[in-house]
Amino acid sequence: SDRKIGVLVMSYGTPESMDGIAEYYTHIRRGNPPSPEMLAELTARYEAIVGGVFPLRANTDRQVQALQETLDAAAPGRYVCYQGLKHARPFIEDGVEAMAADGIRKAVGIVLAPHYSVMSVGGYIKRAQEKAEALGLEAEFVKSYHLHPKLIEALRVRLVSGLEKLAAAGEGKTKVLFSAHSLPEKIREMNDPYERQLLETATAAAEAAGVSDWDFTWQSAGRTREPWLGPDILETLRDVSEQGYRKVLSAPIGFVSDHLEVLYDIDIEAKAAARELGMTLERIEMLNTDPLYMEALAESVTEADRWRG
Ligand code: FEC
Repeated sequence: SDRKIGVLVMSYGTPESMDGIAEYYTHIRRGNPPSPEMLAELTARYEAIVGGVFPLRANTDRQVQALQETLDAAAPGRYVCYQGLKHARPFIEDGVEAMAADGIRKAVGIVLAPHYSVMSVGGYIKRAQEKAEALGLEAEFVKSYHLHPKLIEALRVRLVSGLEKLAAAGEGKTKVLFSAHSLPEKIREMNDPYERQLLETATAAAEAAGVSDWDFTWQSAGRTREPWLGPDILETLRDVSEQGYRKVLSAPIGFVSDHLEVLYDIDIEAKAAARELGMTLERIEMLNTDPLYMEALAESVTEADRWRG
């Protein structure tokens, strides 16, 4: 048929304003409002990154727009993108509803995060699938694209330029630290692919860039009592400094755009920790709307579309 295919582009979501932080945080905590202390602490982190602006919103908007343009170039007129956010408006369900309202019958869903975990991407897909079924849409999903050659190439370019920047920062050994958002340790008992996929991306990107001295570490663990995957980057920085390293290139490969977990956890917190340990820390640039990343997304979408029965 000549009907268009809806592409549900899913991302984490961020508040719309300072007043929206409490609602957002409550949503992340599955309906449990944060304590006033926790809310104040998160508000302070947003204030520290850019003073009351939420960069993830504009970045996601730009990524969806750029993916639309990339799909239009590859298959003119076939695809139309809709946005669906995990923790903010427009929610994942809103995106599916908007497609149905436009008369879309077939959709492909993709998440702006390359690695699959049942606790991350799995959660996005479950919600989209449920809403699609309820509205009679036929949906296919891209589960991961962590080894797409264009993703690896985009990371290679960033590693090389990050290392060049550090080369100008004086003498001393350099360690490349790949990182991703930690998850509760219990994912290990679920035989979850998250850790393996992250290591595969790190290995492929390091190899492509000719980097042999690297490590993988976790970041941004949640503030709960259960154990989270470690070691955390702050602990790894201490180890690396004890081993005599003077320079660190941070490569947060679990993320694809500039947002709180990169702009605060790496650029403010990890950088300050490195400085205290007498080290220089630089970070690779995030993918944002990099054309290679957009092509990796577009090719993953058309591939999933092709397998449709
Ligand atoms: O810039 C922004 O406004 C949003 C930045 C942001 C991104 C992000 C990505 C991921 N998260 C993942 C897992 C968890 C788990 C919990 C959790 C909690 C938070 C909190 C904030 C937050 N996350 Fe997030 N995450 C971002 C922001 N995240 C804020 C709440 C305060 C805190 O703990 O720091 C724990 C939930 C719970 O309490 O039960 C689990 C994963 C990703 C990467 C994949 C993806 O993008 O979906 C996994 C961006």
